[in-house]
Amino acid sequence: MTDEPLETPALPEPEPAPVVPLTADEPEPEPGPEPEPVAVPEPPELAPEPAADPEPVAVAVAVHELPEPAPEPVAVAVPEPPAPEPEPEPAPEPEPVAPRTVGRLIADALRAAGVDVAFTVPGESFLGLLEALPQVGIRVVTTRHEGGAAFMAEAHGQLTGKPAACLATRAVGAANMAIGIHTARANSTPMFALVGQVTRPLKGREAFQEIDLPGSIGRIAKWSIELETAGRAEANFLEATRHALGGRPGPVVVSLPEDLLDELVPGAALDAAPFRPARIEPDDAAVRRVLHLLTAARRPVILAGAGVLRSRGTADLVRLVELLEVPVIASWRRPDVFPNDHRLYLGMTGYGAADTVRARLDDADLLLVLGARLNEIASFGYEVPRRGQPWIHVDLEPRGAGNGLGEPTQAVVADARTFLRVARRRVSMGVLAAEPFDARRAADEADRAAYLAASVITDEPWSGPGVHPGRVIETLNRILPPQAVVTTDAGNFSGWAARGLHFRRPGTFVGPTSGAMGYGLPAAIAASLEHPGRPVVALAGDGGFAMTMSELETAVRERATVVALVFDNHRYGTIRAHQDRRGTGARESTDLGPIDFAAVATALGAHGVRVDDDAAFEPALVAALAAGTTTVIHLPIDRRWRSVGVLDPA
Ligand SMILES: Cc1ncc(C[n+]2csc(CCOP(=O)(O)OP(=O)(O)O)c2C)c(N)n1
Ligand SMILES: [Mg+2]
Repeated sequence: MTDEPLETPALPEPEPAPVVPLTADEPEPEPGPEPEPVAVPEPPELAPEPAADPEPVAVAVAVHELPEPAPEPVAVAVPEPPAPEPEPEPAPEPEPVAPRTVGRLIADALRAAGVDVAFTVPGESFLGLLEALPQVGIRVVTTRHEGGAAFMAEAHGQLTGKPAACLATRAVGAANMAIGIHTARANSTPMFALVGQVTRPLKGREAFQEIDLPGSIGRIAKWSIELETAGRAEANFLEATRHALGGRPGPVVVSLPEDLLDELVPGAALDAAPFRPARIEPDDAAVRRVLHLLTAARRPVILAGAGVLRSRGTADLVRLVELLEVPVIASWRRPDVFPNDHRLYLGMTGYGAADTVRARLDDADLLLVLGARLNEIASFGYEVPRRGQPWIHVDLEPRGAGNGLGEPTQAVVADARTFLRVARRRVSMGVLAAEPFDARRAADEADRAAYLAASVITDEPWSGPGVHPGRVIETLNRILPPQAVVTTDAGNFSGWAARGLHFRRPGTFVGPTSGAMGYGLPAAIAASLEHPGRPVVALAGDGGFAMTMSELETAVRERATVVALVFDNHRYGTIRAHQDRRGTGARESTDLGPIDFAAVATALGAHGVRVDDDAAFEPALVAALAAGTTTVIHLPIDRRWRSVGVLDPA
């Protein structure tokens, strides 16, 4: 996916932002059709607020509430010396603390960090941890490949905002997990990747499956460590937790020498209070300046990303933009960040984006990037913000002028939802002039109409061969309830959903901004395990699906109910499209043979069905959703589809 071309339209000249003060002296605005700020009820369709602190005001600034590292171990295993005879009434001894193994200590620490599920291919190198996980109430899901395990852990974290763990053995398991670790890094998803390591006495001797884990696989992660002693294990693991959950979240790799896991750690159990990083509250003056710029601008737009989803800030974003009359564009693979049926929603950036998306971003005289990283794909090749465009970055770790981006007009370090709440409170204190908002509202309506027209994906009459991918997406829009979760793999097929699939609630889409093939099915399994009552649909191409389809057995065993749609063109279509664009005539390596995906599904214990034409898709989908089991719907598609709505003339 990352090698998809990026079109580069000419950039309009930047306009200076007009300055209109946001003060209490302004005249009362005309009562608009939108509801009053404070009285707006919580949109019922939005996901529940996270368990984390509900009110932003009382939150400490950038301080992680971590317990102090444990003191050095006390030798509890040593028998007490006999009490001296003459002492009449010795003071009662405190209850002896049962010594824990390091494996158990880590299980306790994972639990305290909010982990309730772990995904693994087991190895002999970490049995001391594996057996402790169920003892602390962590569900263990065994997968068919460590890549599947890591993708599942990542998807769980992306969906819930809470970390999951994936566990693998030494060099071989870690290598297989690498794709999921990278995906968690790209997605800013908190995750624990725990890897069993050779025993300490064998270290450095080129032992069986030995590699320098922190120095290799650990470097893909946000942070990494190898535990060395029982006495430091607790402090080291808390440090890992701090890195996984604090600041911009991400994956941590913790290397666990096999013999260490069975060693006893004296001392009291960890404080059972769950670890939660404090929400980072923005500086009030900075919020006021952002609001000032937003209200003063003529054509402002907000680009919202995963930071809003992770902080459960969608409801606050909806309210703020309704008050300020500012439209929202979703960052690539975050289409659920804002209700797509809202009049202020103007689409998603990245592959498959309607033309109006980039045009509207370019046309903005102020861009507020909220909880989004502005990665290469999301930013159309680092061309949004365009050169000279005034922009604001509100993020846990705002970007500076690196990566070829221009310096932001304003950078605000903040948790997205906390920022939104402070901003909303500020706005409800101020009074906004009416005229600019009326003008903006008219422009927003026109922009919305243009976006809707540009995101139609079912234009062509179609009688085959195969199903029309746009009609499939349109059927999903019609049939899926708002709480359904959709996951995606990487490939050209995904452009159809990017252009035309609608999301109404946050927490209903999971996708890899790493562009990793093989992600869709494992992510859907994790989503289904987390939300057993909800429909979960995985979208994949034949290439990506085949990479991890053995996890269908995992789905069946764990009673996940996933409906996997496999768009089959017998090729690595994305790469073939790149070859065609190069024009050299070379077509190396992009043709694939047929796979009977329905038969594969059946062989792995799931249901399988093949759908060859549009009319048969809806009944097959409805039956699959009702089946209460995992179903693969094999969808042959015309190989001539080059991208959304574009058929190769050849
Ligand atoms: C793990 C991985 N390997 C390779 C790639 C490069 N790549 C991007 S899309 C693609 C082809 C995807 O084929 P398929 O899943 O059949 O979807 P299609 O493009 O045909 O719709 C490849 C090989 C990648 N993104 N991820
Ligand atoms: Mg394909």
